[in-house]
This record gives sequence, C-alpha cells and structure tokens, in this order.
Amino acid sequence: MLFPQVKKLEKYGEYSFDGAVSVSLCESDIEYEKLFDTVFGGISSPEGKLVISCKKAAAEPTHGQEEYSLVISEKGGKVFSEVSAYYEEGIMRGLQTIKRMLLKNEFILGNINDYPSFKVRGYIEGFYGKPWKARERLEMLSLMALFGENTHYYAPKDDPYHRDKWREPYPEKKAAELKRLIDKAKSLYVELYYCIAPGLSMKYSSDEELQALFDKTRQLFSMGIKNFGLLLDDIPSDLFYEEDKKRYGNAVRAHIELIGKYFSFLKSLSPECRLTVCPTAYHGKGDERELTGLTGNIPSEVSVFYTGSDICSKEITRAEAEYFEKNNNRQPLYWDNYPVNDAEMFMEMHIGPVIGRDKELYKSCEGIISNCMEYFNCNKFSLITLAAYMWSPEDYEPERAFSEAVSFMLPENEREAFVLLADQFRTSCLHDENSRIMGEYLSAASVRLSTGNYESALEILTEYTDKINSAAVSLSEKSSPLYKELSRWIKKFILMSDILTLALSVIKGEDKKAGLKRKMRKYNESATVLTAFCFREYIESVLDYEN
Ligand code: GDL
Repeated sequence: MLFPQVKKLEKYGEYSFDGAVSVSLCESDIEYEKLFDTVFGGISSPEGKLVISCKKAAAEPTHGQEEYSLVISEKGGKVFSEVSAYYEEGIMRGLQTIKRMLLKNEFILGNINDYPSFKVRGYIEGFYGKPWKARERLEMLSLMALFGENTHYYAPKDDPYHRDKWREPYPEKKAAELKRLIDKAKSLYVELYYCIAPGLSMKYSSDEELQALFDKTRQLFSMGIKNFGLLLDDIPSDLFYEEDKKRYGNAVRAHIELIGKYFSFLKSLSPECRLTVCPTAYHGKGDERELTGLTGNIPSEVSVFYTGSDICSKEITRAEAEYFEKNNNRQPLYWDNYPVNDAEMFMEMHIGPVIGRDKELYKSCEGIISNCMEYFNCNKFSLITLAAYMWSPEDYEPERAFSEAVSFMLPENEREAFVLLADQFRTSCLHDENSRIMGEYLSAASVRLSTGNYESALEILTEYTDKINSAAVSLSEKSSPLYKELSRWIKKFILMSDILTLALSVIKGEDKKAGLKRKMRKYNESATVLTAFCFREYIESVLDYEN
C-alpha cells in the first residue's frame, strides 16, 4: 500500500526485490542528476536494479507545481520508473514517492498521478527546551521531504540568537551549521524560513534597533535565506519603553509599523523574499480586535500564523479557517501545536497520530506547520502522520498512518513492545482515548469477572500481563537515542508492568496486596503521564477483591 495515499492510481501488480537494491538514472536524463543524487545518493550505481528516468511533462500541471506522474513497470528482475512533471518540485516529489516504495521494498506496478492537498506542509522547531542538534535538523529535513513536506520554519525558542540575543549575528560555527541546513533545504525543494523574535526587548521606536534587525537579517540573507518569520508570540501585550508608549500608544500599532518596515526591507533585499508573522494574539476565534487591528494594517502578502481556537487546539475546522479569512483578509497559516510537549505538557509524550483536523481544511487555509517536541526522535511518529494527512487529508486514517510510521521507524522485532508502550501516550491536547489496547483487555476481563467467569478473566489478564512484562524487559534493554529520550516514560512503564504482575498474583489468591499498594503509591506519585483511568480502576478493584 502506498503511504501517503496518492491521488490517482491504476495498479496492475506489485513487485519486491530479493536482497539489496541499487538505483540508477537513465543516461539521457542527465539534467535531473542533481535531484536524483539528492534522493538516491549513496545507493546509486551505473547498473541499478531500479532504473529511474525523469521527463519534463509537456503541459503545465492543473494541481500546482508539485504535481507529478509515475509509470512503473518490471522486466527481467528490474523495475523501471518514469517520473514526469512540468516543474522540478514535481520531479522531486515523484522521486520521493519512489524512494518510499524502495525503503518498504514494495513497488506498485502501474500508473500514478499525484499532488498534495495542502499548499504549505511543514514543521517548525518552535518549542521551549533544548534545541535540536545541527545533524538532527538535517535528518529531519530529509525525513519530512521523504513524506512530502515542503516547508520548514527555524525558530527554536532557546536558540539565543533567535530570541534573547536577536541583535547578535550568528558566530562562525553556528552560521556554518545554518548554511548546511539552508543548502539541504534547497536541494530537497523545501522552503526554509528563518524566524526572528525580537519582541522581548526591542524598542520599536528606535532606529538603531530597527537597523540591528536589518543587519541580522542581512547576515541570513547573505547565507541564502529568502523566507523570514517575525515572531511576536509570547511577549507582553503592553509596551514597556516610555518612548514606545508615547509614539504608539499600544503594542499593536508598534507591531504594524515594525511589520511594514521589515516587509519593505525584505523586498528591497530581493522581490522574492517572503514574510510570515506570528501575531501576539495568535489563537482564538480570529475576530479579536488585537488581531484584526493588526492584519487590517499590514500588507496582504504577509502570511499570518494562527494556532486555532486554543494555543494547542483539539480541533481545527474549515469553518474556523473561513471565519479567520473573513476577518483578516487572508487565509490563516496554521501553527499547529502538536506534537509539541513543552511548558505545562512536559510530563506528556506525544507520539500518537494527529486527529481532529478537518479533511477539508486545506481548501480554506494556507497550510499547516506542526510545532515539534525537543525529543527529536520521538517526533517522527506523529510528524509522519501529519505529513500524510497534509498530503491527502481525504484519505487519511489516523491508526493506519500510525502503524505505517511505526513500521517505517522500527525494525519488526521492536514494534510490538513499542506499540504497547505508545498505547499509553495518547494524552494530549487532541484528547484521544488513552490506553486503548489496555482498556480493551481490562474491560473484557472485568465483564467476565462480574459474570462469575473467573477462569476466562484470568486467561485474558495473564495474556495482557505477559505481553506487558516482555515489552518492559525488551524496552529496558534498549539504548538507542529514541529509547533514551523515552527513558522517563519507560521507567514508569516498567513499574506499571510490575504492578500488573502483582495484581495478577492477588487475583490468584496470593498474599501480595501490601506490595501492590506500595508500588501503586509510587506509581501515582510520579508525575510522568502514562496510562488512562482504566489502569487505576483495575488496580483498585484488585485491592478490593476478596478471593
Ligand atoms: C506557544 C508558543 C510555542 C510553544 C507552544 C506550546 C506559539 C505561537 N508559541 O504559545 O513556542 O511551543 O505554545 O507550549 O504557539
């Protein structure tokens, strides 16, 4: 099965290779060599078993610059795949689709026509917490491009040069790291936005301050950035300098002037420069005075971030987006605060698939940019589901997307334990039902117990407890970065596994209630968020249980 779902597919077969696969580009397609190398560099060889050709389509696409077609066939143990698109962006997306088939070793034989639904599909490093490492940023770009994303916003709240020390230029080493990110984004046809957040200390009325902002911007422009973000979120909504108060009266007026001048400055650097602004009023209904007062007085080409009805929105609907557009003379660009787990959410782990985003949202907004967690590897599960939703929201199935993400991320022998752990991670702003697998086992057992079917209840509880026990053992042995990031949650999961074992002994008539009580107290004392109410309810009923 293709994932994310493509728009049109005429399939007449499937093919999988035996053993390792090398890839080659048809000799005549030399003009696409750079794109080919970006996607397949490292596994390409002159006599590849997977032969790719790239052609410029004859006609302009009807569904945007990223539209492409693929014709895939097999002959004599070789797979031939022809990508055609009018724009290079389309060739790139087509090559990434072939790469996903290659990584799964599942080739669809037939014809594909494909294009994304959301115009802007991306992620933002926009959380509070330890910024990602330079090499992790490069890895995330490749991964998100593989799943069809086309935009990345660089805005780590704790990169000092982004916020606290916004006036200071990046020192040489940091600048070199950013340059690599810029070059990588370009090669993947991903639009990279560099964001700056001066609002904690800027004196808006000062020319020197404005020049400092322009100077910093010039540094990034000279490194190849053409897209900028001016973030005015999470700053006091009142002005703090007397000069500013006198000149503007309120922060909205100061922001209007700042945005206008910054936008003109960017256009003077290059007419291709683009600007996105995050207003101080970035969530709500979209008709708030602070917001409409701002958007009514800034150029209509400036994109405006909005997080929806809340900072972390449970749902984002097309009707809300339309209401925003009506009030702000432009469509919203959603800054989606999922999977981010900073601030008050730091005890939660957000690994589940995205839900609650309208299937028709793409018709009324500019796009979605998902805000990430500082836990670099943990992000990948939900981000893959978000990328799939944004490519093809009408075909998006959250649980299928989640299991695709798990299969992509983990070897087969790790998946079962991971899924049992991830079953306990659905608590988030999306309010998904937590511990679904656990809940099914426990409620099946409790129905049997209450109807006097003790043996069958015990069978179910033993099966689940055994599964959790072996998952706990296997998780405790893992040391790769993903599991290190999860260590707080895994520790509690291991305790949960011990508790389940003790509970089972109590049901079998062993005298272990005191130990069970002790461990459960310890479990409840830990603030790390794991498991739903069904777990506590089960343990309480076991403690009340009379054999
Ligand atoms: C916010 C911040 C964001 C943070 C998120 C979740 C926006 C626009 N800004 O308010 O940086 O990660 O909440 O805590 O969302």
